[in-house]
Order: sequence, then C-alpha cells, then structure tokens
Amino acid sequence: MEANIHFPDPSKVREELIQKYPTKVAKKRSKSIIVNDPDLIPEVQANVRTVPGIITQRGCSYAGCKGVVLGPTRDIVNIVHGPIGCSFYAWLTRRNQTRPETLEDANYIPYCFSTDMQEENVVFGGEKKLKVAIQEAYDLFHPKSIAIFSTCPVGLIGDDVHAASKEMREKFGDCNVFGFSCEGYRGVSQSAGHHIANNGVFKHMVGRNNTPNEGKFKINLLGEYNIGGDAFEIERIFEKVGLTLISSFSGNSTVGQIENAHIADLNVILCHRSINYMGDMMETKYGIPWMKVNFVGADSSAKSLRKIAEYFGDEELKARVEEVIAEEMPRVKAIIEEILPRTTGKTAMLFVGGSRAHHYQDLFTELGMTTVAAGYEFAHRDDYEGRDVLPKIKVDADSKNIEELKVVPDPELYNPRKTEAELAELKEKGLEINGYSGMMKQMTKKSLVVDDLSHYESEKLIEIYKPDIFCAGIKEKYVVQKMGVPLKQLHSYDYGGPYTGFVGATNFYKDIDRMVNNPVWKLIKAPWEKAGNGKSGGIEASYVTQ
Ligand code: CFM
Repeated sequence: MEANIHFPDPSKVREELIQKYPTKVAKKRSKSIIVNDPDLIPEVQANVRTVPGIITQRGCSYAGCKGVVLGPTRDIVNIVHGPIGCSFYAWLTRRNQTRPETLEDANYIPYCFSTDMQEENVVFGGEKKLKVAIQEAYDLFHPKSIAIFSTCPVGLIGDDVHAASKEMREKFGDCNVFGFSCEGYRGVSQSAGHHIANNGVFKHMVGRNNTPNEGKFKINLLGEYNIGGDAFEIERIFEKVGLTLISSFSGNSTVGQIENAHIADLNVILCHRSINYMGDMMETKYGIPWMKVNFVGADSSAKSLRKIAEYFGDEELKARVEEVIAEEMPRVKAIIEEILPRTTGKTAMLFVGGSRAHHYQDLFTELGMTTVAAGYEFAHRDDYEGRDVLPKIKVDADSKNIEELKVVPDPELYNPRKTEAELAELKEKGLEINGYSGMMKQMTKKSLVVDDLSHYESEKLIEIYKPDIFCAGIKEKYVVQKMGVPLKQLHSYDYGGPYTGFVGATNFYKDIDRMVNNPVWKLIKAPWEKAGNGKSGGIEASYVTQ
C-alpha cells in the first residue's frame, strides 16, 4: 500500500540524516535507516551498540529488568542494590498502575527500596549491606517475595547477589528471595534486562503454585504493564467475554498469579519484545502455545478477541465475542466519526521502545492519519521484519552475554494444549501461533524506518517532514514542542490513558484530536526561526547577538 500523501524522497532524507556524521558513523547509521517496502521487507540493523557520543533514547539493562518487567507486580519487594541515583526512576515514573483486591492486600509499588551503596561498599564489598537490607525488608513487611536488582557497580566489584539471596531465602523459609544480574551495562539497551528478567521470573516464580482454576478459557496476558490503566480496560473486556485471566506479566499482577501462570491454556502476547522469551519457554516446559495480539486500537482489539475465540474453537465463546464487539463498537464509531474529518490526512512519527511504535500505528490508521516514519529504541530485527528472520540474526558478543536457559518439557506438568494436527488446522484458518510478523509489513511503502533514532536525527526528521504529531518520551518532548510540533508521550501517556481496548481507543482519538488541531503550535516560532542580527534562520544564541 502506498500512502495518499506527499512524502519527501525517502532516499534523499536518509542521505541528509547521515550527511553530517563522520564516515564510519555514517556507514553504521545508514544500516539502521531504511526506506520501507512492505512487500520486500528490507533488512534493518537493530540491537547493536549505540555509537558513543550520539544522544540516544535508550535506557539500560537494569531499567528493562527492574523497571519494566518486575516493577508492576505489587506484592514483591524489589530491592535495588546500588547507589541511590539508580533508584530515582524506580519510583512510579512509569505510571504502571495496580489495584489490590482489598485495602489489606500487600502493595509495595508506592515504595522505593535501595541499599544506597556508598564508596565504602564499593571498595570493601556490598553483600553485607545487601543482606541487612533484605532482613530489614522481611522484618518490616513479611512479603511473599523479595527480588534483588544489580546495578553497574555490583557487577564491577563482584557482589554475589544470587548467593546472598539464596542464603536469606533459606534462612526465612517462607519468603522467596532471588536476584538478577541485570547491571546496566549487561547489554546494549534495556532489552537485555527484559531477557534477564524473563529468565529469573521463569526460574524462580512460574510453576510454584498449582492451584486449579475452573475457568473454561484460561489465558495469561503477557507484555502488558498497565501503563495509565491499560490492563484494567483489557481485564474489563476479558471478563465481559468470559475469558479467565490467570496471570498478567506483569501489569496489575501478584506473585501468586505469576506462580500459577502455567495452568493457563493460552498465552497472549502484547509486547513481543519484552516477553517473547517467556512465551517460548512456557510452551517448551508446559505445552502452552502463545499468540501475538494487539489491544491498542478498537479494530485491533476486536480482531484479537476473534483470534482468541478461534484458538479455543468454542462456538459459544465466538458468539459472545461478537456480541461484545457489537455492544462496544457503536460508541467507538460515534466518536471517531465526529473526529475523523479533523484528523484525516495528517501525519505522525513514532519513536518509542520496542513495541508501541508498531501498535500505535493502528490507532493512527483509525484516525485516518499516516505514519511517515517510525522506529524502536531497542527492539530486535524480528520486531521490525517478523520472526521469520530469527534464524538469520547474528548472535554477537553482546547477546551472548545473556544466559539462554536450557528449557525441557516438565516431567509432570508438560501437557500440550493443542495437538500438532490442531495447530496445523488453526494455521490453515490464518491463525498465527507462536508468530509475529513485525512492524514493517504494516507500514506504508516509502515510509522511513529508523532504529535507535538519535536526537540529531529526530530534529532533522521534523525539519524535513513537519509531521502533525511526534510520539516519543519525556526526553524528547520539550525539544520537539519547541519546534512547533506537539509531542505525545507514548511511554507514560503524559497524564492520559488508558489507550487499550474500546474505551482506550476513544480516549486516544480525543487526545490526538486536541493535540493535532490545537492552533497554538502554528503560533510558535523557535528562536532560530526569528530574524535577528540582519540574518534570518540559522541558530543564534542570544548571548552572542546581544
Ligand atoms: Fe514493551 Fe512496554 Fe514497549 Fe518496553 Fe519500555 Fe514501556 Fe515502551 Mo517505555 S515493555 S517495549 S521497555 S511496550 S517502558 S510499557 S513504553 S519503552 S514501547
């Protein structure tokens, strides 16, 4: 599909983006800046180290492990072993919400636990201090579980968080203490931390609780972290449809639910990047297939529900899904029809994380808008090109750094939920099991795909394309807005959300309508756009001209 809007020549844009770089850097960056062709799916360089000196959007491995995957589980005490600075972002900045069932239920999300390492601990070792911290957390809260997260100095000085955790676990007897070697430098981005977190959760949590559940259609929701209440809306829909949510990884979740996850009959994956390892490992060990879904977008939500119903193959469930869609859609349609004339034909750019740059394109499509350029901060080639590319991905030294768990079928709990013949039949019906076709297949021809976008490149893209909206995070927000382009934060959602499901879609339509049609952006002139000192254009610092 070719978009119905005018694109600048994307090959020229690509040249312009790398023009200023030294030759070696230009060569490297050019492999990550790709003109899309959904039919051919060109190769994108991804998940490689950022060139030092380039201002990247990326975070670190500790952020991916502690903040992203484990952070949203409410009744686990997450202790950051490191200097206090690493804990700044450990305290609610991601807007992951949670809803304990009663006021008495444990909820440690509002707390921030750190060992507050000092120079003395870096020189003489921090294990002693860590054990004191674990003991203190245990005495104060008596939690079901305590997890330890290693920051950079911990790996550098060689503190053994696993040994300390084991010692304390055995000492307590009624508290599952385990550690993560997720030092910030472990990989090229937070993506390494996701993998480390998946391994730890799989090893230390999943499979510990065998409580049966009578639900007819038991599923786990993987890769949904309840930012701005997203998981609440999905839970509402699941309940309405009659699906039993056993566990969520990890928005609005509890330790007990995750420990019980292996009893589900299907894993649905929203954010492929952060949790696909878990889907694969649970399939091998317990025989639970996984399926990629997307609850961002009203049409995508309807499609995902239909896919789930098809998987279970139950006529009653299928009928109920249709009823729910028929109930939910009129409200969505009424709102989008009113907004559509104001948003149609506008353009968006999305540079976010490892999955939202893809998922949110569905909402923009529903708004009649075109995504002219998009990219992930830290995703891998399979998130761009689809999982078919997996065998071709070169495993480099940085990836080898992360443990690949050797998973085998569980002698007692392995139970393939579908036979080979049933899986083949589902595939026949167009249902992709254990598959993901990535972002590029869905993007228009000649749109631009940029991995690990640099700050410089983002400014250039805005200058060239003048998009109606730019989607990224807080680090980009005010620079972009000073250029006269509204920025929607797709990490924290600014103050908005939920954006998933049917209610979420309408929230998003309204928020984007307000942003792209606000006349204030047209009134902004960046300082360098104003005439001054006999010249117009060009950046002029005021202390030079005055
Ligand atoms: Fe998955 Fe996420 Fe994302 Fe992500 Fe993230 Fe996030 Fe994200 Mo920020 S898990 S990859 S590491 S969807 S915190 S909830 S918004 S970068 S696109």
